Amino acid sequence: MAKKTALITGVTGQDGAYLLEFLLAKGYAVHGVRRRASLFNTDRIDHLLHDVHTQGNDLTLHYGDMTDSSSLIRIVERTQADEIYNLAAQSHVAVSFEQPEYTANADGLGTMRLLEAIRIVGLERKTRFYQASTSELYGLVQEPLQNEKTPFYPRSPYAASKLYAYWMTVNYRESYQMFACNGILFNHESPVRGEIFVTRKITRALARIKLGIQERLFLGNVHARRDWGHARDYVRAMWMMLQHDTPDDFVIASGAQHSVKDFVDLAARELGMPLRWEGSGLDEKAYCWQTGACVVEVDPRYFRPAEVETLLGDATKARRELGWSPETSFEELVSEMVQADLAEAKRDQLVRNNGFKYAEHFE
Ligand code: NDP
Ligand code: GDR
Repeated sequence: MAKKTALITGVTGQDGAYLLEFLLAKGYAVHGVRRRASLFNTDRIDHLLHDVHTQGNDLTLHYGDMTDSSSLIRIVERTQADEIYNLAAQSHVAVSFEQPEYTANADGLGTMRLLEAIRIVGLERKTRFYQASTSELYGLVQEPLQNEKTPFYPRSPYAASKLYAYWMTVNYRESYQMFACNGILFNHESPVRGEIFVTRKITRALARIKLGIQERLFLGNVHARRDWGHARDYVRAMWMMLQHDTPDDFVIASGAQHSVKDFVDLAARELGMPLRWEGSGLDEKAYCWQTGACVVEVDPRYFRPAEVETLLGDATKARRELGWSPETSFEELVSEMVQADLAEAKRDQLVRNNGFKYAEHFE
């Protein structure tokens, strides 16, 4: 049987890296879209790129950009993919307040450009399309538990851009009978999560504080509550959506909720450095080491102009129709991230104390 071909935009991001590994293991020929950058930006997939030479991985990267129609049309035409996963986006909510126009261009119009590219090339009846939609669509939540029927109320330029992309995906499905799906994914993390998202910011900083190579961690709204899962489980759901009999939209979530403060507590416990919370109610100012020195502090500069205070997903439909369920618990996720960042902090500490040559031999 001929190999299936997949195209991933955003292949150099967290989800792109996990999805790439997943699809290669399934025997797909995979094409990825990368952006030109002045420094290497393929850290997360370098091990798989290396295997192209050593193991014969069927992986090809193409230069392109979601803001550049011509590159998207060319790549879609060249790859003739059976499945396209649109993961590329300016994905940081706080940054979207600083760059609303670019975010709309890449995340909103970019999705339309890719859908149009499929149609222009004449692949609308062949290619299955996955859109990386988000729980941020719910924003100022209208129901305590969010599912596919919950009304949207976006609270950021990022969410408003993703709302446009969500509806364009539905619209192309209904107008051109495209097999197009929205995965409404709740927050998912991993050891390769970008360092400025709150979970990775916490695990990285606490590991470094533990080893004495960083003094403090500054956070914004520590009362925000999220439904956090592992990226490895969530990319499996993306693939399952495109193998389903009919195109549809699915919520993917763990069904458990924790606050940013809970995340800090658990990560600190994993490192054997329990923190004592100082202050009370909403006025809490800082977490402190039991020894007294403050290591985690709230800095209002990280507050957002409009906040999403609470998200909690109901993935019943995905369980029922796709047979999807998460395999990694919240505790396992935090532990995996902390241990990975501790190992990285140990390398940094060695470099700092002994120079680069010594650290090269460190496992
Ligand atoms: P990342 O920020 O880790 O990765 C984003 C990817 O998009 C990177 O490969 C980045 O390239 C690429 N990209 C950004 N802008 C452009 C552009 N203009 N043209 C081409 N590529 C671009 O995000 P995640 O992997 O965490 O998320 C994947 C997708 O899922 C995103 O669309 C995100 O909005 C969405 N999402 C994420 C959730 C999560 O919790 N992680 C939850 C719900 C939805 P580069 O490496 O060069 O920066
Ligand atoms: P989010 O993730 O905005 O949910 O978007 P992020 O980790 O950035 O924030 C989660 C919550 O933590 C609060 N917070 C902080 N956030 C950051 N980044 N830095 C801080 O110092 C900090 N302190 C507190 C935030 O205010 C927020 O309430 C992620 C992205 O991956 C999106 O692309 C995706 O669509 C959604 O998840 C689902």
